[in-house]
Amino acid sequence: NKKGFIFDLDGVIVDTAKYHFLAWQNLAKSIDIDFTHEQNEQLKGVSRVKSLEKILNWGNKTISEELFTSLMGKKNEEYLSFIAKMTDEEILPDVPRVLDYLIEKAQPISLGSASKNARPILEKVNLLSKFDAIVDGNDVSKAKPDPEVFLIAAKHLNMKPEDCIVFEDSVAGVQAANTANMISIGIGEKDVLHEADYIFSDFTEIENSFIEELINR
Ligand code: G16
Ligand code: MG
Repeated sequence: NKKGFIFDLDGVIVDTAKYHFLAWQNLAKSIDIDFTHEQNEQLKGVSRVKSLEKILNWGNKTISEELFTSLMGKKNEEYLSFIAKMTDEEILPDVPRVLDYLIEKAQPISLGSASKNARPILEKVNLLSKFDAIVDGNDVSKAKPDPEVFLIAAKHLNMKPEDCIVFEDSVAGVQAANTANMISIGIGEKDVLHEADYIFSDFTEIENSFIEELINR
């Protein structure tokens, strides 16, 4: 028995949201916009361009295309400087245990992330070699909740969408998995991710016996 296991990156494998937050906050400050934690929540799973559009919207600002491009570059530069200092200690609890169990059971594994920095992040935390496929922000034209990223991942794994299982921390990502006809597993809060087929607060709650059930479904 084989299923395709697809993992979101930020909020599922590592918590890079805190670095996105710092970088967006500094950027917002530089153009006199206040940026809150609550707003940052709404940027989870959202692409870089869409995120800056939202921030400008919240701050009631319109800027030139040139400034938009240069601000995006600055944000990413600062974000990358945080990423450069990451270590495998930043992997979220029990993620390696679940990945290793899937590898032991010969299950195909893919990343399905909106981030254009997915590869360097996985490399920094020493997890790149665990994945059979990496599908990220460089491979897609339509952002979550569009199912594109997960459908491409299924294709790379040679699996039918209905035989794939997606781990996601964002509402948009859960919706993308559902639209793709995949099993969605929400990682986070029950009231936020209620559209998911299963919800866990983190991987410590996901036992190997549950993974085994998913494989044999
Ligand atoms: C991540 C984050 C988003 C971020 C996006 C793009 O997606 O959740 O907040 O805006 O990637 O990141 P980058 O600026 O590195 O291209 P995911 O899908 O891994 O949760
Ligand atoms: Mg995420």
